[in-house]
Amino acid sequence: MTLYQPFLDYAIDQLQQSLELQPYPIPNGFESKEAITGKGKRQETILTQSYACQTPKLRQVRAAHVQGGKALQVLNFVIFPRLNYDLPFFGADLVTLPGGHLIAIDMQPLFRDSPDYQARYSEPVIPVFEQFKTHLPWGGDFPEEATAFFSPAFLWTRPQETRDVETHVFDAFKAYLHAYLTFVEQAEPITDSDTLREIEAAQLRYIRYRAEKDPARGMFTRFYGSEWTEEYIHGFLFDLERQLSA
Ligand code: DBV
Repeated sequence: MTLYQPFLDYAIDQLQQSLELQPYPIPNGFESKEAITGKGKRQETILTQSYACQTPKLRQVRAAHVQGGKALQVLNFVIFPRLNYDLPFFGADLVTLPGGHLIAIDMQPLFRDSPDYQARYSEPVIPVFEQFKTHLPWGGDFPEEATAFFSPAFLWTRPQETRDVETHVFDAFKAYLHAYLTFVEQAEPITDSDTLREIEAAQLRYIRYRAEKDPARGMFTRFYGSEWTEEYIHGFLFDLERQLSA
């Protein structure tokens, strides 16, 4: 069992219990991908597995799980709501590299600067954030331009100990996901055409940013080459533009 497998298992189990899951197609060749790196004793197999499903309110629930030994574990788990809901994105970037752990968990807002939106989708999560931030202190250095996409309840931390990932980070992941599923349950479809246009624009802004700045691009390109990587990013991880033009 690798570090983030319990996170993924937990998330799928929770989703199954509270929502009607339907499959979401993963393009051929991207369900599972392997590469071998290093030589001799340092040889390591890097396995990237994808998971995806959808529900009546959620356009795509997807995970990319990279397993490459003790010093390389990544779970990137994102929920993209359908465009007729004003739900935030659920985003978790759980990263273990030779340099240490890097954790980002948030409900990323569509409309960060709207007080009404903050009151509905960020303020209820602040107590959850407060509960964990003593164990999981602010992670420091952070790309300035990314701040536009995060909520005031953004959990960003670099735990020193793997034990802290298995305990506090896992608990935080569960609590954020639970809060998110409550939002999903309560969400009502939007019918106002101006709001629908704003939602689509906000979703596109977010997904274009994530695709363009994907911090995993370098890693994936090294392991699997640039053709596979660009197709994985635009055709699966951040696929909204493709879906809209299909
Ligand atoms: N990040 C992804 C996807 C990944 C992934 C799809 C499938 O969006 C992994 C894999 N994130 C990943 C890896 C690293 C990071 C780092 C491998 C390490 C990169 C490296 O050091 O080589 C939050 N993730 C990061 C960083 C941030 C985030 C801020 C540090 C990178 C840096 O300092 O530039 N998550 C990231 C982010 C958003 C988010 C920017 C949203 C806007 O949700």
